[in-house]
This record gives sequence, C-alpha cells and structure tokens, in this order.
Amino acid sequence: MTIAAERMINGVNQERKLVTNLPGPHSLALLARKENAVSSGVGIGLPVFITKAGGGILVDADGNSLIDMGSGIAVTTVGNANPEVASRVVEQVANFTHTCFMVTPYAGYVEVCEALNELTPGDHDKRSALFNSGAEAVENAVKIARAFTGRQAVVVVEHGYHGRTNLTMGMTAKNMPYKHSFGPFAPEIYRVPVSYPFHDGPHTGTEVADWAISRMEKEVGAENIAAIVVEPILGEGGFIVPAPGYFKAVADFAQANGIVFVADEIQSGFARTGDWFASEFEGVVPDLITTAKGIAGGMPLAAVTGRAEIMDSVHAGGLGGTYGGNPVACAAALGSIAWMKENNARQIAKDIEAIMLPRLADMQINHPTIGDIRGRGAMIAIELVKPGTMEPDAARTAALNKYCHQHGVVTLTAGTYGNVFRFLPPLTMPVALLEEALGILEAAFEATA
Ligand code: PLZ
Repeated sequence: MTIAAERMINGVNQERKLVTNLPGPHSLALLARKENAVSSGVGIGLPVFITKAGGGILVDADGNSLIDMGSGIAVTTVGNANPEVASRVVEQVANFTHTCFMVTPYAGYVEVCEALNELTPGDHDKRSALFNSGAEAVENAVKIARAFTGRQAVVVVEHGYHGRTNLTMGMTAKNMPYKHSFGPFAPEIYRVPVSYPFHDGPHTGTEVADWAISRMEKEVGAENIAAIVVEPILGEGGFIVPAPGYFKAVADFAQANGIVFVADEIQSGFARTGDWFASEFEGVVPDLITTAKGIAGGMPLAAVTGRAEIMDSVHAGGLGGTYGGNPVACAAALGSIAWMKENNARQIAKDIEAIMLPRLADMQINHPTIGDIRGRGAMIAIELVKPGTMEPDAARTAALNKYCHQHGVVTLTAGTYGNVFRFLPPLTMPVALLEEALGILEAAFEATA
C-alpha cells in the first residue's frame, strides 16, 4: 500500500473530529453574510467555511475536521495545499505574479506544455495551449477543431458535461441547474447516444456506438462534423463508464471521417483513474485532450493538448486570453505533476479503487438500493435505485449525502437523475480515513433505510 499513513499532513491532524453540530456557529454566521453578499444563484453543498486543509482533511471555521471525499470536485488530487505545490506557488508569487504570456512570456508556461505533451496519450508531435477553466479549454478545443477542419458541427453525448459558458452549456446534457432559463444556446451542437451499461440492458458498447454513428451520419453528415467531444468516464453525468469498445469505435469513426476526436479529461485526467488519462484504458489516442482540475492542485489552470498539425492550424494570435497559463498557476501545475511522478500517483489511485470497490460490493448485499457500483481509481460511484427496479432514487441519495455531511464526511452527488453518489478522494487520503468514511457511508445506509 502506497497510500499515506501519516497522522499529520501539511500541519493538519489526519483525524475526523466534530466539536459542534455542522454547520457550527462561525459557519452559520458566515452563511448569513453569504446570503446577503453572494448571489443566491451560487449554490453550496455543505455550508462549513474552510480555514485549512491537507491530506484527507478539511478544517472549518469552528474547528471541525471533516473527511474530504470530493477534492473540491476532482481538483486537489495531490491533496490540498500540497507542500510541493504551495512552495512553488510561494516562490513564484514572490518573483512575479503576471505578465500575460502573450505580452512577455515566461518559462513556466512552456514547461507545463512540455509536460502535457509528454504525459498525454500518443507519441506523435504535440502542442498545448493554456487557459483558466475547464469550460474555456472545451471552448478552445472546439475553436481549434473548427479552424482545422473548416467544418461547424460539434457532436456530444447524452449525460455529457462540459461547462457553464454559453457554448459549453449547449454541449452539456442536463437542464437543471446548468441550463434552465439561460438559453438560447449556440447552434450546431448535436447529441448522440452514449453507452451506459447499467441502463443499456443487453446492448454492448459497440452496438451503442453504432447507433451514435448512424445518428451522426444520418442527422448531421460526417463531412459536416468538426469535432466529437466525449468524456472517457462521464463525470457530472454520474461516473458512467461506457462499455468496452464504445469509446474506441467513436474515435475510429472520427479518424475515418476527418473529424477531430476530443477527449474531455477535465474530471477523469491526471492520475485520477489510475492512468495518467482515462483514454489510455481503452488504448484510444485522442486528437485533442482537454484538461483542468487536477492539473494544478487547486490553482485555476486548464489546457488543450493535441496533434501539432491541428493545434498549429489556427492563425497566429487566434488563441489566448489575459490570464491563460498564469505563472502562479503554472508553478502549481509543475509542483503537482512532480508530486504525481515522485509518488506514483497512478498506483495510489488503483490502491484506493482496491479498497473501495470490494467494500461497496459488501454494502450492496445488505442495501439493494445500490443498483450499480462503477468507476476506476479514485473516481468511484454508486447508483441508487428503488430496490429491485431501475427507478432512480434521488431522495435516498440526498438523504445519504445529508447523513455523511452531518457526520463530517464531505461527499458529492451526481447524475442526470440525481441518484449517483460519487467519491473523489485526494490521493493523499490516509487509508484509515478512507475506511472511516466508508464506515460512515454504511451507517448512512442503515440510518436512512
Ligand atoms: N468538462 C468533464 O467535469 C467541470 C462542474 C461543477 P470548469 N465539472 C465540475 C459545476 O457545477 O460547475 C467540468 C468537467 C468536464 C468541463 C468541466 C468544466 O470545467 O473548470 O468548471 O469550467
């Protein structure tokens, strides 16, 4: 086992400890101020205000220590305030904070692009460009694919999630809370079936890929498609792992038709699933890959990486933005990537899977509401149904989430039907804390039965 066993990480005692009800009085006071100061459109999962974090623990304003099973939505893969990230950020921030790479450049940006070109699948000639958020990376992947192909159509899949900007809202499948009342959305976005093994009955991955391909041919026309954008494991959609063959068949169709195949690895990337990138599991080499979240240990950074001839097809000056590849975020990314290499992050993710999957399978025996257990590495989920049916149980999912929150475990839900409970622990999660969190989940099943 390579998972952390220390009691103290980054000055944070690796112990769940509740000294008040959650949220405690300091958090409640801050929440009242939040309600007066922050748009109510910005929601909060668990309103405990965080003051310090590290390893597998978040400490709140009342001195409660909570187990972090979400990593800030798959971001702090190397742990919160990982010293390797924090020290490089401190050094960079003291030297200079910003120049704008397009005005006067700096080495960190180039070094992050070199690392991305090395770590992403395929040994062809690659280039990268850096941005601030996942949505911005997806937008730019579409811009690049359109410039390269001279085509307009963008194909996405059911249950897909790509962001909250206008284009990426249109590319996202789920209405609430992402799209409702925010249209009209950008044109030329087409949605095709995705392999969802738990719901596909007897249909195989390649069969569903055939339906998707037929839809593209008949409804869009392959020669009109600039890009197909797919998450190799669908994140917000509920950690849907397409059946073997689906992802590959769609990628092969893209290749055969001059379509740019874009893997959105913003949630699944950077060692999260036990490979550097989830595409590798099926041996798919995407033309372009979008990354963000886990790339920089919590600093905002995103990227598009891909085939040199595609990335270089854009006119000079066509890609950029004031902050894209900010030097502090680049320093954080270099620290995060160094930590992942030095600590064999991919193996840690596999170790976490090896603890979680059998434990969840045990729970399923007594709790048949667990209809499906899926995911890879440190990206694991359960889908909850009314026992013996396929009917989604969003109410039970919410009740479980609430129980975990009240007992000091920060958990997240997901899924188009709101019935997926997902786990994204940081790779610095000590084994004992991971097991404790699973114990609380089991108690949550009993308490909400
Ligand atoms: N593509 C695959 O998972 C972000 C969204 C949280 P940004 N997922 C978390 C929320 O409710 O806004 C995501 C993703 C995939 C793109 C994105 C978008 O990344 O950095 O949030 O823009």
